[in-house]
Amino acid sequence: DFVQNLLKHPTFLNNRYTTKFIDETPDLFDFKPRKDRGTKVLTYIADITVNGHPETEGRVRPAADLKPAKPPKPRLETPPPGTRNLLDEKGPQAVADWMAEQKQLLITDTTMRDGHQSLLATRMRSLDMIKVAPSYAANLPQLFSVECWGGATFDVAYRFLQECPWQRLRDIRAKMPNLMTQMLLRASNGVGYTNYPDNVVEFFVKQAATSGVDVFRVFDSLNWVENMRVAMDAVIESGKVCEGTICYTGDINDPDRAKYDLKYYVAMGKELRDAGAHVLGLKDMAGLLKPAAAGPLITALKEEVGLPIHFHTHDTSGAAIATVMAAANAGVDAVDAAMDALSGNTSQPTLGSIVEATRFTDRETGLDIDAIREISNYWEGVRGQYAAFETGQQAPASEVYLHEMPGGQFTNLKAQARSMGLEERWHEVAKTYADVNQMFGDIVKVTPSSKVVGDMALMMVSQGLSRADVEDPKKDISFPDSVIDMMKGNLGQPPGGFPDKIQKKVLKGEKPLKDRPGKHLKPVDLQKKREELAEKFEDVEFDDEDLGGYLMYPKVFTDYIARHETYGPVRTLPTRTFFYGMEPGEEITAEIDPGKTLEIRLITVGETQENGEARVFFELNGQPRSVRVTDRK
Ligand code: BTN
Ligand code: 3PY
Ligand code: ZN
Repeated sequence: DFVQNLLKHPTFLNNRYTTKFIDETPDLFDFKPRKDRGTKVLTYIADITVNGHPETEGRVRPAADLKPAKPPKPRLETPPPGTRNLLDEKGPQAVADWMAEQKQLLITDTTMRDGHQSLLATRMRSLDMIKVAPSYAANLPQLFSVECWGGATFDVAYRFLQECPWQRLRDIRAKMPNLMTQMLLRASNGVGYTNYPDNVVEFFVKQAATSGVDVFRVFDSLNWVENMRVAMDAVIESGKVCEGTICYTGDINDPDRAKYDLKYYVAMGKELRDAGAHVLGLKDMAGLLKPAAAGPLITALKEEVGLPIHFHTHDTSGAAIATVMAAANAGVDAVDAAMDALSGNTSQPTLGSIVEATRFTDRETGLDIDAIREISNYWEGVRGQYAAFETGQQAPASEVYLHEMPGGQFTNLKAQARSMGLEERWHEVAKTYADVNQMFGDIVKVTPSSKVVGDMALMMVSQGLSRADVEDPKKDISFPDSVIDMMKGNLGQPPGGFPDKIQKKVLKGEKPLKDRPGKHLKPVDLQKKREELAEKFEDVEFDDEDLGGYLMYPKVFTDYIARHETYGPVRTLPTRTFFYGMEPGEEITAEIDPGKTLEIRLITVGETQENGEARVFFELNGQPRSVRVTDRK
């Protein structure tokens, strides 16, 4: 239609065709636009091009000449058998037995989950992961697992990336059929920040197993095994690997932190074993396990618990490689690491360096260092596109032993502090975080308990309150909701309970819960939830994955669907386009279905009209298209 209009137009016939002409001649576009997926995606690009993306506004931009990263070539067409084949053929116990029997130090690559959660505020998009999955499958088949799901990635996908986390999982799984995928599950808190009814946790785990998770690392944010059983049972029931996990805090060698001593961890390890864990996870979410403590801890756990041990840490202090080596020497079975380009600082220790450090020893990993370098080079290019989400953390810092903040929380809390105008006072926030921990009775700090401590710390710094102020019985304090909720016992019980004084002050006389929150939560009527969702969006078909999203995050999920109705499959756009829109003359492609590719060229952005709308002119698969968007600038 456009071409017909154009060819007939006198200005065009007089050979005075410029982009200005298109701008000034809207009647060229007088034909009915179809609201197909192509148009929806164009609407998104137009909106971002005109208004910018709210998430990258005012932040560092990626280098202008940075090209999308190219993944290394898979060395074989069919990936060699890996751990996934063992799990499928012989089951989770066989995986655990194999871990314990063989000598090499097994490695989990965390780049696609904790790596970017800890360095880039969890903002990595699925496309950047899916593209490299075949290279992992073919070139690194000796990996124990690839952590690529759970933790904060689930809600960030819907909330900020406008994409479906389940589709990410299915796509990675399909392109990496020989490797076990791994997720981080917050036990009764699912992948959320609050305890869910037991049947919701069970439903979620079952769906995650069906959609492609092989190893479930299950932890509780207060280390309360009682609160982990529902999730662990659901994993075991689904035939997948249950990694029952201890969260490490304090310092077993510090006599002043006797609450978290060797005996405490060994006792917890035995409880997890008795609860049915196939593997014992040791999750050092803040990177507090020191080299001198790793040996005695791993040795005691191995001897007294008897399960294979999978160790996870963060390099916030810069000392993580020493701790990993001490753990390896003490016989740890598997460790987590991130690909070099997304390692170090608040992320995991450096994968390639661990491979080199164990080479020519009896713990050699069997991984190919050239393959690692190639994949890391890919991640280096990917990381460049996310410059807006870098924290500015330049160096490792021993300050972590003061604040004890989890690596996965660090970048998020810093962003929260920035949004409250407290970035300059970051070290004060860190110190206050430590004070809050002591005030709450020295608790394990990991999602969601870490968020509670962070909320309280930000509130205190912004209001100029000290710990003494907060504890002063004469001073009225308005506590954050998350603090009230935790003190009520809604996240469960920490070892030894919460300190009486602060709990009483927060609850103002209300009686706290002492047993498992899930015991008091009524099962959700899943069929009713399905119908509720169907009524909200009459033209959308929902499946059980969607229901899982809705159960975890009703508002985040429905907002995501509403945006999806407008913007369509924006997950298929290149990362730069997603965050920055397009330049006039630029051309991109987006594969919206296997084999169905949109070729999109931005021609020009029209001037904003009096009604506040700007018209953006494209070519879509060679056909001219224009869309109108509101200019909110
Ligand atoms: C999100 O908003 O969380 C996902 C990205 C979608 C951004 C679009 S751009 C147009 C509209 N305006 C906003 O501020 N956000 C959405
Ligand atoms: C999460 O739960 O997201 C974490 O990374 C905890 O360490
Ligand atoms: Zn972590």
